Amino acid sequence: MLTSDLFDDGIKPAGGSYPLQLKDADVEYLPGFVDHDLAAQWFRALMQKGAVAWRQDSIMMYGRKVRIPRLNAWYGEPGLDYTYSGIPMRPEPWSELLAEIRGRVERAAGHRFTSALINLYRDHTDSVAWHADDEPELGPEPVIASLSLGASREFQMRHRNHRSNGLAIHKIMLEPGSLLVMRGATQKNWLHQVPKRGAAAVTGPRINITFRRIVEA
Ligand SMILES: O=C(O)CCC(=O)C(=O)O
Ligand SMILES: [Mn+2]
Repeated sequence: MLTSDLFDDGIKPAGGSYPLQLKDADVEYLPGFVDHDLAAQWFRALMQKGAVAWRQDSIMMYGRKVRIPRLNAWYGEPGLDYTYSGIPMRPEPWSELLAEIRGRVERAAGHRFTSALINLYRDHTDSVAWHADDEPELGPEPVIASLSLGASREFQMRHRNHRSNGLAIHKIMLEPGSLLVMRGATQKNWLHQVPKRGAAAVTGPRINITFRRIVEA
């Protein structure tokens, strides 16, 4: 039996599902994973004071401590610690809403997740730089399901060898209520980022939740 059969409840996202045509990658975009009303409801609930355990971490860059340009929070099963960009994270326990969202994401992706990294891009100057979700805790071919809420932001992907093989940077606007599912060799072969933008290009704050599965070592 396919893993997806375990979750198949016959409900398909209304907006359909589109594979991105990327060499050496497996990426699927579900623009209407949830409708705009539910996406707005989740966004408002998560933006309430105290709803998410936001923190602003610092990383070392060229020998100096620099604050990362976004807030984040790590949720997951107790005991599943995780290191992100060299930042050790101890998971917060799932809130009722995050547990509900996780269940829906699992059914759409056909995959179980233990953990979620939540990012808050407060405005157009917040961003995440080129990286892959390839921490050893995630195993060799991780499935990453990325839910977007709030303002749309441009998500970019580039092949690790894009200069030598002439592949263009792939750009996609991640809309509120959309789910982007990356699988297989995607993290091994591609990097992704959410770049800073001009004020006019971003309508407000955005929350992104990437669901991940930590595999026991
Ligand atoms: O905000 C996004 O769409 C991507 C976030 C991301 O890449 C990450 O948290 O690892
Ligand atoms: Mn990432």
